[in-house]
Amino acid sequence: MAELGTREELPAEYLDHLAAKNLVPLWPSLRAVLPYGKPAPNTQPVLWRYKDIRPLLLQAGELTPIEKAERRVLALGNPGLGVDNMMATPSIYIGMQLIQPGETAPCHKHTPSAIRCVVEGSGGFTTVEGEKCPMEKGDLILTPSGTWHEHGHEGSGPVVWMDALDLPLIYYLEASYCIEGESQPLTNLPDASQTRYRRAGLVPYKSLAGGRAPYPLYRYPWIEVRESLEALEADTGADEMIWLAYVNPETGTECLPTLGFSAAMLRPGETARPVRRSASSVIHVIEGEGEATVDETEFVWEEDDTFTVPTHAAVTLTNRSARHPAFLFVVDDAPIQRKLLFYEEFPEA
Ligand code: 1HN
Repeated sequence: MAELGTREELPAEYLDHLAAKNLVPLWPSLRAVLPYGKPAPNTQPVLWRYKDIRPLLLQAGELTPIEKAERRVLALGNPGLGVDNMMATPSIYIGMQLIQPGETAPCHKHTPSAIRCVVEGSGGFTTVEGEKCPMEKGDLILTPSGTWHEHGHEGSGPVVWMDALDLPLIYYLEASYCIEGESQPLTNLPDASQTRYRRAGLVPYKSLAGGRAPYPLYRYPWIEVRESLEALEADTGADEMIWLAYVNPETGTECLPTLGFSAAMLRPGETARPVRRSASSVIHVIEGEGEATVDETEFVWEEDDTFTVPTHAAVTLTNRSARHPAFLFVVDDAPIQRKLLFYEEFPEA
């Protein structure tokens, strides 16, 4: 590995001439943009406790009427990426959104893709392309790029969900924008998880002829995901994490082109070491309590907490409870990396 020349070695006058012509010497910065062996992430492993977020989010509800917010959200900023940049990881935006009974968040569509994972409360809903999706704890709702979506709340008490978007990437591409729309007419049918995609392995017959919409399923009810994880217990080795990926039921591949979603279960007292991956991720606790080690950083997590895993980081997850299972929801950018053909997994030797 040759030692590369530095800026300091170059005559000041030469550097001035370069700057005047909008030119930059690569070699002093080459190792920074292309490190040897593995990336050098700025992303920090960070834990956000729901205990800390909740009172501040409820306070936002008092300070800012929904009309003044459009979306009443506290975004989770990774200090390593600049907290104000609203990036949990370089590709993943995460926010906690509050909606109070009777409030509505107006209809719009945008180039970034979004999902919600419900944290607390009952009676919230998101309407996506006319399909009204109930929001109960742990439910995953997709609002892919270009789909009309709006939120409401017909129950009582606060409803909070976690938003995850590919916003940092789309914003970096200078391709992020939205269009406002009128409130959508409803289909008056239950969402597709209750109708066209009631069961894994069955699709509407006409799907075989092709031509299905790119996003056939917007809602993945948590009760069914939870049951499906529990059903895997007997089938999963003690040293392996029970882990299900959310997929498009028509294609069997990731739900969105950019971000991937999965749900994991840790049995009581279990410690899991999921395979180290090149993707960055955000882990949200749907249920349970435990510990995590992300490279050298240790966290103690509780229900509704959220933490980040930088690219290439080694992760250990422990369920602290001797009696109850723990359930985790994972957002990652593996779909982007797979499309760009550099996604890697590093099984332990
Ligand atoms: C958005 O459209 C929502 O629709 C939430 O609820 C958070 C953050 C950035 C850009 C758009 C929503 C968002 C967002």
